[in-house]
Amino acid sequence: MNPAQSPPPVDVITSLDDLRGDLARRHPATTPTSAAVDPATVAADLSALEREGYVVWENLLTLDECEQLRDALTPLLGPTGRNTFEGQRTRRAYNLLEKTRVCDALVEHPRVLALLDRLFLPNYLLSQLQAIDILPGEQAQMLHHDDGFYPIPRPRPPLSAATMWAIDAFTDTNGGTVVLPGSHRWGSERSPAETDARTAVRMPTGSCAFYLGTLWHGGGANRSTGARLGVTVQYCEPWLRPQEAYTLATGRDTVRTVSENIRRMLGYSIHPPFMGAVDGMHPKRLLDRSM
Ligand SMILES: O=C(O)CCC(=O)C(=O)O
Repeated sequence: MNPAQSPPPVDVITSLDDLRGDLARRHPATTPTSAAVDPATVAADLSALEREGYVVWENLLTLDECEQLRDALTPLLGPTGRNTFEGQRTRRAYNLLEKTRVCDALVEHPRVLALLDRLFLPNYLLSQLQAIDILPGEQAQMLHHDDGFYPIPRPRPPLSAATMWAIDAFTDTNGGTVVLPGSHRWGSERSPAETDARTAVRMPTGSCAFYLGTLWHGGGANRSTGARLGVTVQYCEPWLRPQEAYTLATGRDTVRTVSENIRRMLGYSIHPPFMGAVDGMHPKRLLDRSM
């Protein structure tokens, strides 16, 4: 610097709010996609969520799309489960974005993002993406709520939300997800009793159930003769640790290939002022490097 020049001005920071625009300024949160969905539709979905804790959308995918998903996912399914929670007659496939592109459209379906944009802070994260194939003879899964591993007392707003996409039709005999309507409002002291009403989500092939992380639910028993294939996508607030460590599990080539929405959900985003930074910089700078 020429000694005659004055040094660049220094930002004076007196609160974390002063830092909000700093690292996030160069690569701001993705523009909310709610605009793609009729606001009346989003409002109806939100009021169903408020009332029941879940909402079901029928036939969002075509039968052809479901067949493409089945063909791509079936070879990725692992052996049956390691414990009764994951299911001893259930096959799962994890970390799907690294293995196939067929789930991208599910992860960033406009109907889903329209709700996430309203439930969570900008730059919410992907927390889990799994295929779950419940085989005949499987027992009902232990009831749980998906944000239960975050040690923050209830009742409270959800810290995560999930979708369950029906690649096979879900019925009350083939393992259709069992939900306890209204249980998203329960306090920490309450867990499901025999007398609490439960409903097996019935939905045709290509449908999607969206439920809050506070809703008690579990995979149903499969008393039918066929398997029940579903794809579940979970999302969480941008200040929480996702279940699957996508910044470790996803290669840079995959990150460069996916859409901007998915890239930020994988962790290539900042929760202002610094959460997610790499070397003091926005994590998207990593993508400019050759490795
Ligand atoms: O497969 C299902 O219907 C639900 C699975 C589930 O809730 C889980 O594994 O956490």
